[in-house]
Amino acid sequence: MEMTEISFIKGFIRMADDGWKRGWHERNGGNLSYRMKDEDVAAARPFFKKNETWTDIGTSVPGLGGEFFLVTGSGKYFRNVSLNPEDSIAVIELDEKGERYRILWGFEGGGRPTSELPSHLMNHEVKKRVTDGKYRVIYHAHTTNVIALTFVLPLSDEVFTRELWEMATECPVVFPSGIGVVPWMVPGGRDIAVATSKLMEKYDVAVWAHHGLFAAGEDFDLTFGLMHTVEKSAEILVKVLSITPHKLQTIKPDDFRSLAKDFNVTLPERFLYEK
Ligand code: 2HA
Ligand code: ZN
Repeated sequence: MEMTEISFIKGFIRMADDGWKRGWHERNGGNLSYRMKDEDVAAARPFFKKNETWTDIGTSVPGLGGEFFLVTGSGKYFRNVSLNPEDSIAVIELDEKGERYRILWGFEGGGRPTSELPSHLMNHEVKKRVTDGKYRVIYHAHTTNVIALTFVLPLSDEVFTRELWEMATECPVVFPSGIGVVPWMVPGGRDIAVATSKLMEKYDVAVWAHHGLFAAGEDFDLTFGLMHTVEKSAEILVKVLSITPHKLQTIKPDDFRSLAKDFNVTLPERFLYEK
């Protein structure tokens, strides 16, 4: 068996390719990371190379010490992931303190993990803690319609959550805890990572104003599905706002309350304000 035939690698490649096909990954835009299970590490270990070179992550994630991740590369293109996975993605291992990483497989032509590694790892650390280790995927994409909305909607969690919930009946069921919004910040560093990971304490989705979206989830299907659902509802909202500034009818707060009861989800009341 080849490394690229192992199921978690195949799932990762398929997800990256799906994102590329949706148009969310122009040039080197976007990044993806997966926190590997013990069985993934065991299956991949025969392909690991020896590497004693440790590199600083740029932040500290003690809750992830000793863990292994599959990640996309800085400056690498999602478009190339399925064609050339050996060069586009890599397995990294974190040291016991969660301060440094080393590359064990991948980036064949040279390279390093995504420029957003601090955000990915800080989000993983929060999600591992709050979901008892269930969540394993963090995904950042340049979703066109969500980005467009960050120029016209107030940059508040309440407005983004409510407006996107209203655009498709399934939305409050798919992201019942809502959506967080990070104002425009310089990408790639620790500050935006701290801001995003704070939001990940309570949400699975965080908007980066004028930049894109971060989504977190249990597996590739759920995380891609979440990204897709949020971006699709943003597309509907862009269409609605392009037709008219005023909706003639919509889903109302009491409708959401009925939906929550029947679908057994909790929708925070702060999103169900009267307009
Ligand atoms: O990898 O998307 O946010 C390029 C980016 C940085
Ligand atoms: Zn980006």
